[in-house]
Amino acid sequence: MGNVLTKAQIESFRENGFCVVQGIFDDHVIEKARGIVDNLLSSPSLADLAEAEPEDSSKARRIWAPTARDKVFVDIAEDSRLIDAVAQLIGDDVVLQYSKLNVKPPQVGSVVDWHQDFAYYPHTNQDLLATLIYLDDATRENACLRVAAGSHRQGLLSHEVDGYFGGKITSLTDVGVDESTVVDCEGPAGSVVFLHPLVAHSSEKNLSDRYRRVFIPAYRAADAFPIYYGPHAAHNEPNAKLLRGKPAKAARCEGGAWPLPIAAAEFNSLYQIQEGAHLKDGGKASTGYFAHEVTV
Ligand SMILES: O=C(O)CCC(=O)C(=O)O
Repeated sequence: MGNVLTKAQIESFRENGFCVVQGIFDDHVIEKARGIVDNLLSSPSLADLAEAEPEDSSKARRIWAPTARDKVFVDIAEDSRLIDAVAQLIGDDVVLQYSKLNVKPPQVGSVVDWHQDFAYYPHTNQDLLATLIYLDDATRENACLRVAAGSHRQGLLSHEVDGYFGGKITSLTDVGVDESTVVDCEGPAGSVVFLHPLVAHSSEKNLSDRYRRVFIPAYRAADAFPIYYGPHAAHNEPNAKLLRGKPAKAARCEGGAWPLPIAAAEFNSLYQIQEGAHLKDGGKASTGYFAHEVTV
């Protein structure tokens, strides 16, 4: 076990709810991952392995289950330097909770509205951590991640729309987050954004002519367990994997009342619920049954 993050980076994570770190991955690993994504995006069976952009169905916005598509994503998600860094932030017993790959294609790449990951995945404690690994250089121009620095200290904010879980914070100011705290997480390909589960984040539409692809493995402390075993937990939990340390013999619980992500109808992805697309086509009531991938 090594120290990958500096004291300043750890302090910045505690203070701001995120930090952007370079130099964890060799360029050739990121190049290899990008090549695999290029191949997947040109696959004739793209429709079976990805969620399409509503504006142009020939373009994908989300590749489902990247670790099942190619071992390079397993190697990245389980990379010892990355897990060293994760352990510095959430402790030595580390579980891989799930992973996903957002594509953000040129011109059409969908907006991700403001949200906190914990609203989708409430757990017994807050030692959860998403890592966003840029596969392309990411700048404001091609819609890098944006974070409301320090918002994790404001607790869980409302994600309700019309009385149900809507997967988004409709307005930062309405929930008391100062818009002047918003920071662009820019970085060259290979940069890793470490994200606290309660920090509000978003990204804009990609209007540039460059992709902004990001692989997102998400981790948690082994003693953090989902407190709502809804469809998304039911989908992810069987594949949750202890990567380091010991399995928990007890759930560590932090007090509080946590709203549960109960939506008005089934939804497959964060994009769909944020757009309200889950309410169209008859808006099938939430039954716990899902026909497709459900990693939000
Ligand atoms: O792809 C992005 O810009 C943000 C991703 C995100 O927040 C998510 O998928 O939960």
